[in-house]
Amino acid sequence: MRDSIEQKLYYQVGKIRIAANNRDWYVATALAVRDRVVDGWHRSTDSTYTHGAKRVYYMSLEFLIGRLLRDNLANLGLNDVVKGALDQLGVDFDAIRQIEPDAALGNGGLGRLAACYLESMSSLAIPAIGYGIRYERGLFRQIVKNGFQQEYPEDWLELGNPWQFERPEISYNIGFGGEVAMVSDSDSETQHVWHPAERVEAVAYDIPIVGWRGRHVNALRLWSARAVDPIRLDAFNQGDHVGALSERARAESISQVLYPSDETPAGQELRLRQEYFFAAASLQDLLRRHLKSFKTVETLHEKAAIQLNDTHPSIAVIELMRILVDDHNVPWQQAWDITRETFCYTNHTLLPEALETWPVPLMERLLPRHMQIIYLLNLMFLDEVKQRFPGDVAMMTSLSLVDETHGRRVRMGNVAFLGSHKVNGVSALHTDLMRKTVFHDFNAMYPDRINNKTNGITFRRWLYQSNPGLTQLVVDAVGPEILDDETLFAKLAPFADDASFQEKFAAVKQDNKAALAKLVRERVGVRLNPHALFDVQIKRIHEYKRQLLNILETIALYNAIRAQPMRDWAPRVKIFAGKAAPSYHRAKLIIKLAHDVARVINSDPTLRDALKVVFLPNYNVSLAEVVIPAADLSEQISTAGMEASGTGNMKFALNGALTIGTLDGANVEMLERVGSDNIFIFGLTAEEVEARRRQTIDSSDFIAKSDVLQEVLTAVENGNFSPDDPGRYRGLIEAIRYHDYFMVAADFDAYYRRQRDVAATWRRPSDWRRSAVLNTAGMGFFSSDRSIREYASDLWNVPTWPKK
Ligand code: 26W
Repeated sequence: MRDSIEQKLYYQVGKIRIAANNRDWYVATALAVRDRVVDGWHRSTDSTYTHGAKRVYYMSLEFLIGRLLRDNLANLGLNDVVKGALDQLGVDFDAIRQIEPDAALGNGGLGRLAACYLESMSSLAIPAIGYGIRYERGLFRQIVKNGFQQEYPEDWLELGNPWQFERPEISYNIGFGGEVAMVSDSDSETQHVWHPAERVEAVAYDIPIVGWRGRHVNALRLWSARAVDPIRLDAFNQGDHVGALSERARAESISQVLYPSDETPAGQELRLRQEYFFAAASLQDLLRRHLKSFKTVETLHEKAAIQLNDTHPSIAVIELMRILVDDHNVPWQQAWDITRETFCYTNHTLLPEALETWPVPLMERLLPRHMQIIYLLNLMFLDEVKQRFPGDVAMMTSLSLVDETHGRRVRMGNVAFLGSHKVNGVSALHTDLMRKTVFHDFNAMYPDRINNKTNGITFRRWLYQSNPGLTQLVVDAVGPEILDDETLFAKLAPFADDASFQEKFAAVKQDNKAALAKLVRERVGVRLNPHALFDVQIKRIHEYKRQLLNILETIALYNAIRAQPMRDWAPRVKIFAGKAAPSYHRAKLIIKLAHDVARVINSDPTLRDALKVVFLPNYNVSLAEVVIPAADLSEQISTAGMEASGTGNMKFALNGALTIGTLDGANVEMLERVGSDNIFIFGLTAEEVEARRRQTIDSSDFIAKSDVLQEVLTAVENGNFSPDDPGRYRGLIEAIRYHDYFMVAADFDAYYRRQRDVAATWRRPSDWRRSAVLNTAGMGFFSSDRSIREYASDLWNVPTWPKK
């Protein structure tokens, strides 16, 4: 390994040792490791071809991968080898590990789920390819200036990307716009031929994804947009240097940036161009592969399963119909059967504002043939509906692929549902709500189509790599088999009452907290008491996730401490991190409030160590890997019914944090697995939220009954935390009083009380530690290996490791 790294440095990076800096060592190390990955990759591909195996295609506009060096090393079992080699070369492994930029090609939960699933598909030896876009710029860099979020472009490719393989020879032509011609062939059947007005090239870049123990390697194939003619020489030679390049700029803008808006569709033409570009390239690619092995498109559904990660790639359903019918002359009904049997769709949110729709005129202009196919599908489908539910106009209106009520728009959720043989939600509660709400009528029409696949996380990254101390402890306790079989986590439960195990468990947590305290000091200059309760909420900033509820409770606690400064308070640190969508003003205001409150609290000498508040800027996967192992308390406090699943909740609990949370998303299933004594549940249920919203969302009555909340709201409203701009939060507080859609006031008292239970339990270290151990012990179910096994057997019909 040492020789390989040196060779890579010398020949590939083009440097000698004396001239090499950490970046050079990082690239040399990554290239040496990549060679080992490649060996396994070729073996996997070869075996898939030889066996004519069925493949899974995971289509996602987002893959939130983070760093790959440690992941690859751990899965190949090369950690110690590489550390030893670098030691001999006088290079600090941890320093070069940190050079690697995060691949942040995603916004949040949905993108991170795709990354965990890719890793699990490799670990379970499923032949799979992840398809996505190679954004030049991933999620923006967040800088907080004076409490205000500012967005800066991110540049993850600045140093090159040693993990990727550029495949200039794998490129496809993608069309946009133009016209559809009708031609009659010899059998006087009408053929449709689309003549696009504009063409763009999609070029492949592969990143190999190694599974656990290196047993299988799959590719993440990302598409980059190139102009067909990169420069118009005639224009250039006539002196129009900018105009000569304009076509190139237009074409390449498709893969320039990730849309930074989570939960609210951008609704812009460029976004639709991105979606079609990537769906069309991926389909051409997988059809080429299929035809090479199996010669006919008619067996596609037997040899390929395509999973749609939300509706973002769902134009692929229509594109496949177009290819089958127009290019391969497959009869309409057979084409539709193949299409439906090939696709599955995962829904990740019920928020009405996040359901994608495209204006019909835009579709007609950009994808004219696709719009025709949508109309035809809709016609035939509504005919079926009419027969099943005669006279039910409401049913027709809600099932139609085209929404006629808000200007004419194509509903991508309906397209995805209709074009898939299975549709899944991401937690039991979410799936249940899908059946009752957004897809109620679809469920009546196709009762067996909706199913649940509760989310999971890869334990390799989120425990073994990010928390080596705890990993060693669980291996010592139940044996190394636990690393290969997540069901063995249950065997930790008996250790929960073992005093010496509790001690060791707590010692690991303490070390992780010291590491986080160091990071906090370096990044934001706040000195933390490492023995305080670390109370953490890290995730995208959104009203439904209710960071505001947490901040208000922080203020209430602050008031209580100031009222009785001499009482023996359990010291607490509130840690926040997360990005707000650039145009989401209220979310940005919540970030500002967190900072205003932190400033006041952290500088109040009467508090001493009892309370500190920090907001860590630029939350990303790598930061999560440090924060999560150090958390004592995990905040999962969304308005019930609104968080589809959550996956951070699972990561925290796996690392021995206790959860304070609502009965929302996967919290419900976590409660079932850890038991109600080991999780702090509070607040309205999804049903109660629904009922209350039907009544009123005016919370003035509620507030009048709560002295604590009253005092907090008045303080914020009057500018106690914003003397420079006393009116800053008036609108925010007014919404809570009179338009409390997210139930912040309605849930406040319950939350405040539950937080006092948390403090009381914290005061009994043995009880706390017992619960912490039981949380780790109860998380086996939430391994993404379990999720992927369910997808494989129920939806994709492919075998998983160990294969019999
Ligand atoms: C089109 C704009 C857009 C972009 C992203 C709309 C919606 C999204 C996603 C659906 C947002 C998202 O990340 N959803 C999260 O998915 C996770 C994985 O299933 C769940 O754990 C989270 O609860 C859900 O919010």
